[in-house]
Amino acid sequence: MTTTATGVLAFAVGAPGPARWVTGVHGASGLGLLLLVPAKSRIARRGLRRPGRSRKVIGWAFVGLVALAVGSGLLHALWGWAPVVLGLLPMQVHVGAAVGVVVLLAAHLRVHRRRPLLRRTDLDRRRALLGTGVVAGSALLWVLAPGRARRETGSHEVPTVPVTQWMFDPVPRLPDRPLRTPAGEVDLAALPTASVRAVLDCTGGWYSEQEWRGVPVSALGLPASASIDVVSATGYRRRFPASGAGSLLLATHLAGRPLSAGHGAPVRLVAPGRRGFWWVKWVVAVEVVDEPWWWQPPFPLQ
Ligand SMILES: Nc1nc2c(c(=O)[nH]1)N[C@H]1C(S)=C(S)[C@@H](COP(=O)(O)O)O[C@H]1N2
Ligand SMILES: [Mo]
Repeated sequence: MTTTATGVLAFAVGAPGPARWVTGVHGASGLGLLLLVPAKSRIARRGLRRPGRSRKVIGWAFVGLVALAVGSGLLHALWGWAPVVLGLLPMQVHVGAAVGVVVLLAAHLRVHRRRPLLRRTDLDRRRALLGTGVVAGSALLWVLAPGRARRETGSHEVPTVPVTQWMFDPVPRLPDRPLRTPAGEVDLAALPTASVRAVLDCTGGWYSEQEWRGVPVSALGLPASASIDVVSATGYRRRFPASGAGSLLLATHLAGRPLSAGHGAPVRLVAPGRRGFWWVKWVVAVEVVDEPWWWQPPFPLQ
């Protein structure tokens, strides 16, 4: 449970301080799953002896997926983010397997509903001691096997920014054209530019600090609102609190050169301090909305 929750959180946080805690607990609790193997396998063996073919298949699928999730997590920490198996990143395998685990768990809980989630015996002394032991052991494993040097978010540094999509977006080839805003069509080339050094930190497990140049969102002259939507030609979009718009940059250049199509030409968002999926590429419109920024799917759906 802790592993799943911190895993989801790890995707959401970009700020180094909280990220250190989230990834720390995530890594330690993931390693802690290994400590639970002896106890759990005893229970599982008992379960597998009971009749039912589908129950066995589901049981083994569950074990396989947990092993895959822990294994790919370790691979990411110890080896790196780069593709290794069948064109998939360790982090993609990690997330895919984890989603599978959660689905099977949900199914399992539905079938075994008669058992309350927390039983009296779960709270007795022996279990409390065991629990403490597992937590301490997990923390120890985490300290002993911290993996390769990485950013607080768990990402590995890369020298050049790889072209990366969240899920299914194609790479469109867009002409230079004015940006649609509530203040009318805006020609970015006519506005003053600014440069920032910012870290693009993808949840796929890599990061890179680069120099980005473009037009600050604050230069667009947007009407006051609660939130700002940044919209891509592909339909991909993210909503930001207007109060934080001061740090957002509509970038046209990366490391002194015009953006390539893959990196979001002609305009892409730079959102310092936020994870990569906020850095909307191929921006065609900026909209103002009255809904709060959190009124959106927590992660993009495409
Ligand atoms: N329109 C659009 N923008 C997007 C994405 C996407 O799939 N579609 N992927 C995001 C993710 S997950 C990351 S990490 C960065 C990657 O930017 P890059 O390709 O320049 O490295 O773009 C973000 N912007
Ligand atoms: Mo990403």
